[in-house]
Amino acid sequence: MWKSQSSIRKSTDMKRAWLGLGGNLDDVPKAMAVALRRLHTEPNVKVVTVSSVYRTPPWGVEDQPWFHNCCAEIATDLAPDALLEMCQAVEREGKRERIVRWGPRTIDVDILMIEGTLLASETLTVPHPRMLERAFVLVPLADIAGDVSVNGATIAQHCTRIDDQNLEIAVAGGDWWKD
Ligand code: A4P
Ligand code: MG
Repeated sequence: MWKSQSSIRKSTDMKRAWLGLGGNLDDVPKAMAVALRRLHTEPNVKVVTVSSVYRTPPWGVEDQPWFHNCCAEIATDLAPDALLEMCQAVEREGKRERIVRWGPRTIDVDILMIEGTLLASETLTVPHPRMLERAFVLVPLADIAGDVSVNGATIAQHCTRIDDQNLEIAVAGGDWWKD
């Protein structure tokens, strides 16, 4: 069957990318669901697979409430800097206010990995520079990208060498964000 030119371009230009979402103020699972639905409505972004939602102890600044975290695989033909802008627009819509680094937030949307992409600029580093130290990233990411390699090992392998910090599953499965 013949495909239109636009669908051929889409399928060849689309890359897989993985996002990490989290927050610890207000109703975070709801804010993450709104963020994922919002991204999915963008013509250049499709949300492909989403992890379970985990409750996670605060990393960095410990004197703050526990977080909820999840990870999502998306397909996108946006350039990395345009994807970062879109993630930041979604954070702004989620009323994220940057007050303290690593401090409380309603929603954070980080770019973890982009297929075939290594980059470090002033505004964007991919893979995310701290992702391999963090159970709140690796455990949900292993749900959906266990066999993806970064820094010479798969996400599943990286996961076995970190303390899982007693993460708890808050919402099991990958459909919780849908309408
Ligand atoms: N930036 C560079 N690379 C990236 C990337 N790959 N993805 C720049 C997203 N942003 C990237 O981030 C600061 C700047 O990083 C951005 O302007 C962008 O240009 P930010 O979101 O404004 O600030 P932040 O989130 O407070 O700082 P940072 O260092 O990104 O913190 P993290 O790494 O996001 O950690 N504990 C638990 N349990 N769960 C959490 O989700 N999150 C944090 C925040 C701390 N502790 C946590 C959690
Ligand atoms: Mg961040």
